[in-house]
Amino acid sequence: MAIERTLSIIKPDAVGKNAIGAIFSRFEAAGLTIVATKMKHLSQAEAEGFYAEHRERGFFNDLVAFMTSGPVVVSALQGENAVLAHRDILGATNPKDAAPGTIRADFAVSIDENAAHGSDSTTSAAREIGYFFSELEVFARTR
Ligand code: RTP
Ligand code: MG
Repeated sequence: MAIERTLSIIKPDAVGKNAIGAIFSRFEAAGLTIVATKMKHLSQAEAEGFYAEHRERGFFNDLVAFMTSGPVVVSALQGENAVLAHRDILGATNPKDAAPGTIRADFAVSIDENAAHGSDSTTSAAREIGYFFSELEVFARTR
C-alpha cells in the first residue's frame, strides 16, 4: 500500500454548520492523519485558480460564488491510499447519490453545496497541496 497525501477542503456550508470537528474526526477514524491545516476565506481569484479545470463548465460561476461565500478549512491528509480513502468517506459528488454514512450524505444538502472537497488523483493532490501550503507548512507526521 502506498502512503499518499491528499487535499481536503471543508466547504463554507459545512463550516457554517459547525461541522469542522465532526469531519476531522471522520478523517482520523478512517486512518488519515492531518499533516497541515488552516482556515481561509478564499478570494475570487483563489477559488477560480483552484477549480481552473472546471472553467468552461456551466456550474463554474456558481461554484466560485459558493466557495467564496464564507470561510473554508483546507487540510493536507496523509495515509495509505489517501486519495481514494478520502474520496470513499466523502461519498458521491451529489449527496443524493452518496452512500449512507459518508460525509456528503450526512452534511451536504445539494450538489452545489456538498460539504467537502477531495483531490481526485495523486497528481491533483500534489498541485492542490502546493496551491495552499508551502513545504514548511506540511508536517511529516507518522503514527
Ligand atoms: P470536489 O472537486 O469539490 O471534491 O468534487 P468532485 O470531485 O466530487 O466533483 P467535480 O466534478 O470536481 O466538481 C467540483 C464541484 O463542482 C460542483 N458541481 N456542480 N451542478 C453540477 O452539475 C455540478 N457538478 C459539479 C460540485 O460542488 C463539485 O463538488
Ligand atoms: Mg473534483
